Amino acid sequence: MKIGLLAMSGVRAHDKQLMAFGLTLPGFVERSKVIASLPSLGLLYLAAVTPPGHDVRYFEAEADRSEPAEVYDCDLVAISTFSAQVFEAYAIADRLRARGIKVAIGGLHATALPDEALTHADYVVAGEGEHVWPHVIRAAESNSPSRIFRSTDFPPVDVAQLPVPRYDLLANRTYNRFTVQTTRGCPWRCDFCASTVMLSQKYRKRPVEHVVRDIRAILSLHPNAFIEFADDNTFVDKEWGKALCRALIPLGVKWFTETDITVAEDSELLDLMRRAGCRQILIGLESPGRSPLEGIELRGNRKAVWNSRYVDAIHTIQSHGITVNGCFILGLDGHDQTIFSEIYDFVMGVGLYDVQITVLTAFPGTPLYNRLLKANRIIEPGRWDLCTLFDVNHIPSPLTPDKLRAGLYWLAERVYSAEATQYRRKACNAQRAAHRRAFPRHLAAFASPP
Ligand code: B12
Repeated sequence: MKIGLLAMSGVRAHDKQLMAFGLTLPGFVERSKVIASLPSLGLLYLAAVTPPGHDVRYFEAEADRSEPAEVYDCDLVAISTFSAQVFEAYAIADRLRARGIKVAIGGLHATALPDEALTHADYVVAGEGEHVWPHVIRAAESNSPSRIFRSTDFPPVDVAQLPVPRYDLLANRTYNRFTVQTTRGCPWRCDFCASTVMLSQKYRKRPVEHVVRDIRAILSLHPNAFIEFADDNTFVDKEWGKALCRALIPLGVKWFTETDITVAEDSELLDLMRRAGCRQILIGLESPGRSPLEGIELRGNRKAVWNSRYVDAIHTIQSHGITVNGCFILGLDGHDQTIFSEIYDFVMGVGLYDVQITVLTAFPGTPLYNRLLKANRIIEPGRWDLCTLFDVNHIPSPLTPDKLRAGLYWLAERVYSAEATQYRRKACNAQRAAHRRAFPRHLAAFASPP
């Protein structure tokens, strides 16, 4: 069969006013340009587990979100869904099916709402795709009736057995970064986190040598590739993290990842991360004050507990030569009108190199969504296209949606302005310089064996 894998990359947001000025500010545009063109790792994994004998091609939706003409040559098209683009995905699926092409839909949104997805697809996969995908292909080949495949009905995916994603299918397409997964899941389970719908298994770490193998596969195709780890929380296990970094040092790659603030407590790990090529870590700080953090993790209360150490922790990380992209969520329960200036003062005071401000977003399938729906606090249930992290889709408390929006504009305009960005970055560089003076490189080398 001719199998098409259709990715729908890019960044989404609807709020016109925010688009007009907020999202055009330098600090934001920089990051969105970087991320806008990441390839779909999920689809590259499906390609890698496709049984031999099929012609597999990777496509990206066009800039106007339509499907490229070549997908109409396929017999089966796999589409990966995030909530924000799911209506675009469904529209493409409907057009393909109208032309007699079989469509399989999977990914986070389809995992949360498989019955909804089945109204637009022949086959829907809920959960991790690696073990299910060959069965979907067989179903399409034999023209089997439409159905939902649940990964929980198949043996669990063993991350120590994952193949190399088919990066070769990306051919000469230009990507700024390539994604590699080193871990799957996160043990802490924040109630708003949309990745939780995929977590039928525990937090899993891949064998370090497999991560190295995958990065080498990318480097053989793109020698200067920048790597983005598509993890939820890479350094939960510090000793495994050190082993990973030691194995990465000889590769000489530069990389970015998402992890939690606790890396700050292990200066050997931070040294190794820097030497292994870590340029930036993205950390969900969520709120500068403690009380809105209480209870947001369904397991543990680490963000609340660490809150009083945020400033020191950020300084420690940045002084090791790793910049921090600190993420804040506006509209958490308990955030009032003071939150906007509080975040502004915090990010400027601490000298965060990069900042990500989003609004609390209730993604389908999350404990947060269920809680807010029950309380009648979802503004337009079913408007999945508003799940962009920038559009307000819930009624905050005690703020109102309008006040939340106005505060977001106010803060975005200030935090992402050229002057503020320059000021924060200068402060971050000063932290690094001060650390270097206090702890020269040759002494640092003694302190952290390779
Ligand atoms: C890399 C990344 C991106 C990349 C995506 C590149 C791409 N083309 O896929 C970029 C930077 C473009 C991006 C953008 C956005 N992202 Co993003 N992103 C991630 C991140 C960090 C990793 C995703 C990843 O690679 N996972 C690893 C792969 C292996 O897993 P996977 O994709 O889930 O695939 C597996 C299964 O889902 C399944 N599967 C997937 N697709 C299919 C299809 C079929 C047919 C089958 C059978 C199986 C299958 O099999 C795969 C292997 O097991 C996640 C966090 C996370 N852990 O998921 C957030 C995340 C997915 N992003 C999120 C959001 C909100 C966004 C944006 C809306 C932000 C914005 N305002 O623009 C946009 C929208 C993207 C879009 N175009 O729709 C949310 C999505 C929540 C949701 N329910 O939709 C997440 C979960 C972050 C979060 N915790 O909130 N993102």
